[in-house]
Amino acid sequence: MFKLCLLLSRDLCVLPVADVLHQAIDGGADLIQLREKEMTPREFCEYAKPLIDICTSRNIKVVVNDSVECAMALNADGVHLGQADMPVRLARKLLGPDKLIGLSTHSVEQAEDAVCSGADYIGFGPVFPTPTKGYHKGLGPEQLIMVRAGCELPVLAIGGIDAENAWMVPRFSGIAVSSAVCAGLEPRNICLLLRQSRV
Ligand code: TZP
Ligand code: MG
Repeated sequence: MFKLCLLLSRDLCVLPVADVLHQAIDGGADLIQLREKEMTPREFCEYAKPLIDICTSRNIKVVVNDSVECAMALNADGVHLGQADMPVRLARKLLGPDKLIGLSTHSVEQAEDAVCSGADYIGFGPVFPTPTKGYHKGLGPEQLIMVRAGCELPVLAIGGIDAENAWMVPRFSGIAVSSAVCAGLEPRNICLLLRQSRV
C-alpha cells in the first residue's frame, strides 16, 4: 500500500511547512499525516486547511493525527489513531467506509489485535530510538517479521527511521518518517533516498 508516509509537524520543520510538504511529495511521499500535538483545534483547522488542499491538488492522501472531528470537518482522507484515541470501530462509524483509518501499534500483540479493528493500515514502532516521541529504545526492525506473521494489514514501520537505516526495515513494510524529513534542508532528496530503500 503506502511506501513512504511523512508525519508533517510544523515545529520540526527548518523550511516553511508548505515547502517541506511539496518537496516531500516531489521526492515520493505517498501518504501525509498532519501531526500537531500542541495546537488547539481552532489553530489546527486554520493551519491544516491549505496543507490538505495541497495534498488534494497533488492527488496525495492526507490523514489527521488523533482527531476524528478535525479529519471530518476538514474533509481529510482519514485519521491516524493511537491506542488511547477513539476506538477504530467508532471512528469508522463516523467516517464511513471510504475514509482511511490508521492505527498505531507498539507490540506484536497490538498489531494482531488491529486485524479485527477495521483499521486500513497499522503503524508499528518505535522501530529505532527516537527523540521525536521520547523513545530511548527501539523494538528493532526484526520485530516486523513477527508483525507480518500475525497481521495481514499494510504496515508502516515508524520511529527513528532515516536515510541511513531505512534499508534495515523489511521491504514488505512501508516506512513513516518525521524528523529526518521535516528537519532536513533538502526534504525532497531525503525522500528520494528513503524511497530507494523501498524498491
Ligand atoms: N510513533 C512512534 S515513533 C514516532 C511516532 C509518532 C515518532 C516518529 O518520528 P521520527 O522523527 O521519524 O522518529
Ligand atoms: Mg495519536
